[in-house]
Amino acid sequence: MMMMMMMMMQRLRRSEEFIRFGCKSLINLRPNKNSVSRSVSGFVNHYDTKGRLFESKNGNHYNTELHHRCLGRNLGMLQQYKCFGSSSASQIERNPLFSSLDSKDVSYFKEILGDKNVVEDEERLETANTDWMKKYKGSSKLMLLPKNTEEVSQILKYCDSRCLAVVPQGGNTGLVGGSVPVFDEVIINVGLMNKVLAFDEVSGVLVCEAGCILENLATFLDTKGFIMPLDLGAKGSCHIGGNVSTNAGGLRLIRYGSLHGTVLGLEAVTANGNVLDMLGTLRKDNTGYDLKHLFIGSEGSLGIVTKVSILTQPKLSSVNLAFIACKDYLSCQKILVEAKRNLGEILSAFEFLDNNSMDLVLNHLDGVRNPVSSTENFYILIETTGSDETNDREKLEAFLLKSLEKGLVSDGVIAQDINQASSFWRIREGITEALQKAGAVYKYDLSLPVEEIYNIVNDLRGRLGDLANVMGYGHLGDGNLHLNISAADYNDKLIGLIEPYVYEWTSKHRGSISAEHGLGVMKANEIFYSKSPETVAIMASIKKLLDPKGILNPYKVLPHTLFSH
Ligand code: FAD
Ligand code: 2HG
Ligand code: ZN
Repeated sequence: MMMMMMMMMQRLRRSEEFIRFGCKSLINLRPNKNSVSRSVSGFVNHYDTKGRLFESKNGNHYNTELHHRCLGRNLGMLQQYKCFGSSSASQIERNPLFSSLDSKDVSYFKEILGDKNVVEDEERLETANTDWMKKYKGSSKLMLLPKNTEEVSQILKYCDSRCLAVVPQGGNTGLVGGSVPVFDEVIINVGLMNKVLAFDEVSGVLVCEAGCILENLATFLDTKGFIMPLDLGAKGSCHIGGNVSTNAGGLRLIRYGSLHGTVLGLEAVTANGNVLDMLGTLRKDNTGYDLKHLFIGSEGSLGIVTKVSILTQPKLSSVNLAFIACKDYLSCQKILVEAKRNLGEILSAFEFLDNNSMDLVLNHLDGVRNPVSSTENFYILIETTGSDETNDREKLEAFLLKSLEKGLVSDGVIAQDINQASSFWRIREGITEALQKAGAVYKYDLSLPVEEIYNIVNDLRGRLGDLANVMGYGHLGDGNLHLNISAADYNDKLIGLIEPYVYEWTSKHRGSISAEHGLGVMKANEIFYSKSPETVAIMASIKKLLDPKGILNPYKVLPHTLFSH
């Protein structure tokens, strides 16, 4: 123990020369390039006209039945639906009330958007029809690229009158199949709406269009001495409109809170083309119901978000990052409690990963190495952000030494320069990419009481034995576990062991089956595990009020049976 403490002190001392980063924020230097790479591994689900999966990339075929629907396009053989995110194997049927696209529709869209923003090109549609994980695939024949709110309004008004279903799409980095069509829904991608509209250096309020890429906003703010209140591994591709629509959490939530707090206003277009101007920039406004919150996290089911006003934060001069190893989960919990107590005002991230996650990253990503010399069961990243360079650094060092003394930490390093910091972040942020490369992945995103978080990982390991590799990592500071199960392929036996077990376990512990990724198509039918029937009934009424024909992102978020014809 004494030896270890001395080594740790040496490391900490060595770090002193490098630990000041001046104005260059570590956060902005996390790996960006290809942070969202489109891995070819993973699984492609092909939906037929009934939304049923009929072919997997690994060649499995799940069907039998031949069937044709009279309405809509005949897109191929209808076969047994199999959804890997849901053991209920929900039979989604294309809503027969929806029209099918015809040439007059396409001509109309070309009239309002111009030819080049009406995409019929097969290759581009293939990309837009497929989600990031290559797990969900639609068969849309059209993608529209509006340039402003007025165009979005015209598109939706027309689609509503024609009863054409649509799917709003941002950077298409969502992890629950929400951003791609299930059948032939028209894709509306707001990527061309990517202007910063205003920035107030006094209040820090940024107003921008919904298609701005998160990383571009961070770069813009950097020049002004500010940072975005959210950061996530998909920052190089995801849009702020997508972030708002999923209520994305990410790595800084522990410090800056959720988008329900930082989004001060937004503009959204409802299904009938009405533009709702809720683009306030005020911190305080108690005039009636705060309707913008309905759109934060509604996953494109209530309207298309076209503009966002968001509270940003001053960029502080001192950012430090520690990477530490712990023997057991109880120590991770204790460190979290201590970190909140001792680093509270400077704590800006508290992330954890288990050794299976570490191994996965080391095996599948190039140029990554474990920053600590010993292999341990758990690793934690603790980031602090403050304005007093000397004091902040000393505080983190003292905290780590104390944790070492208490036997909570077995090894640790503080990033000594920006490159080192970004290599630490690469490990944590690279897990999703590594999982894609490893084969089939069953993904769960749970909110649980912190003391329960690792019990479900252990339980599942016991349950699955050597059928799969179970990994636990995530935003420990927010009580958010990313439970991922990696296997050679997708199969019924495995899904039968995982679901509804994971959902029931979560519900029993009063957790949430979606902490930050949303429900999408993957978990639309599972909402009752986290919400009461009465609450879901009110959600369905709100959906009906704002989108009576149900054209906005159908089959997602709420159980489609609630709207069955
Ligand atoms: P998309 O994927 O295009 O869409 C997501 C949903 O929002 C869909 O339902 C879509 O219909 C809807 N939508 C998109 N734009 C609009 C709009 N303008 N108006 C209305 N609806 C819209 N998520 C986290 O919360 N935390 C993380 O740490 C995190 N890390 C990730 C890391 C990686 C490597 C990847 C691939 C994903 C990660 N995600 C994370 C998930 C994903 O990045 C987020 O959900 C992100 O907010 C989605 O933004 P997007 O622009 O890609 O939206
Ligand atoms: C993260 O925190 C993302 O890295 C993705 O939310 C989590 O891949 C996942 O399950
Ligand atoms: Zn996450």
